[in-house]
Amino acid sequence: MFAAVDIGASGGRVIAGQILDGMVTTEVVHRFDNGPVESPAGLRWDLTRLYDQVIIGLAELTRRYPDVIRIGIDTWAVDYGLLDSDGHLVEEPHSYRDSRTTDAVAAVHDRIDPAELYTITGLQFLPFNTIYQVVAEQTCPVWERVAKIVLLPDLLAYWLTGDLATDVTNASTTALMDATTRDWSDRLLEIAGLGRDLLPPIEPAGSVRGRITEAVAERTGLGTDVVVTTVGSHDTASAVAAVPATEKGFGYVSSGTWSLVGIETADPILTEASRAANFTNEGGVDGRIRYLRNEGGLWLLQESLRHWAKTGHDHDLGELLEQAAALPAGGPTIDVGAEEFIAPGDMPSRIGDACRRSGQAAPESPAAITRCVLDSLAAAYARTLHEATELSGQEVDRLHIVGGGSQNELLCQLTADATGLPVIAGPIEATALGNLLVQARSHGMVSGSLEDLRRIVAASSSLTRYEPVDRPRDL
Ligand code: LFR
Repeated sequence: MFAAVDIGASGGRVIAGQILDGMVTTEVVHRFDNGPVESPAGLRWDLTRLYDQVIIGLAELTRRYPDVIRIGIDTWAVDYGLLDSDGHLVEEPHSYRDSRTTDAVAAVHDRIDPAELYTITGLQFLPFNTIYQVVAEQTCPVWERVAKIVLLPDLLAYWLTGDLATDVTNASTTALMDATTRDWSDRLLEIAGLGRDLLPPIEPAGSVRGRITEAVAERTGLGTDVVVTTVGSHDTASAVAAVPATEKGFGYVSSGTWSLVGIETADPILTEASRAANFTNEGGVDGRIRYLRNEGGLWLLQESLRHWAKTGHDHDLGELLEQAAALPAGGPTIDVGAEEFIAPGDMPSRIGDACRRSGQAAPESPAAITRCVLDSLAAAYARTLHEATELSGQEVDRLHIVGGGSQNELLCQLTADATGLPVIAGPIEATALGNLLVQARSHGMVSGSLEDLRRIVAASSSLTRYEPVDRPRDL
């Protein structure tokens, strides 16, 4: 039995996974909420609580299945914890939704032209990329005590095992890694004012990170021989590894809090056209490149629901989606990837403002706002996929949607209509499946290439196909 710890920005899960007769089966044994926590010291993650939830989940998993042999951990990217020289967490980690990096972005771009930065990292500009966050951090008094900068999945693995390392997929989101050599870039470390010793070594997915400690074994009931395996610890990398594509020529959307829309390539595309289009070259499992753009995601809807609930108007998502589906096509759309939607707060007003600014009527009712978000996501998926094919020269004849968004029927249908391509939806738990299969392969229980792993996912999942009904929009 394998354990996948999969924590996203809005919730975490501990999942049991098993490989039997060439199929992978999963069971969620523990779920917990997550979200940025507002504090006088900015938006933070309560990582100590998340770790406790991981322990509770692992204990429950061991109670149900005493034969756990490995654990893999993935979370969202970019964010990190700071350890002092005794290995203690200096403070709860900042959330990437904290808007503290404005000055740091300017400072980094003073030291290196963004065009040159792109030729090294291949990374989409996002104001929260780790490089900007660590430069912002250096103006804080705690910086003096910092001995290690540890990405979040590695911090959880460190608490479980005492071993410190990181993996290519998540390191590639920091803007401190060289996309070509797949190692920390000395030039960028210097620009960010970091010594190499501050960052753990980078290892490929599938490596053995270390054995769990005696203390963890005692708290969870796990055997002391259980090891943490390095997986695609960036959640999107694990999700892309589990896209159930059995043939070449596919695009994908990993759809959840964010939408990661793109294709897989063998090599990074570091051209100026690619930078201008703000495409990213994130490291994938097995040396693949996740050539994609980070577009806004269901966060816009989640945050709208939170705002309505806070102001005394609880809405049921299922009902809203039904009402939204009944609205006519051709309503207002917004740029879901715009920076103005990153921070928490009153999302419906921001959506309305964006519509008015672009000369469109603002959606008034919650159903109309829901429809506006979904139409906008579908349009962003179509636009981004189209640009990915143009910039890479790769053709795409179908689009896979994986993750939580794949169960949103309206979003899937609108995406098929907007792209003019068949959409294959599922699995919802792609991230956990990618995490589990990399562990299983490392353990020798399955073998082969990423394509072989994807075939296992395809054979094990029930997928839904959506055909385009309306004519595709002009791109
Ligand atoms: C998705 C994700 C995206 C990353 C964003 C912030 O969960 O990992 O890939 O851009 O969160 O880390």
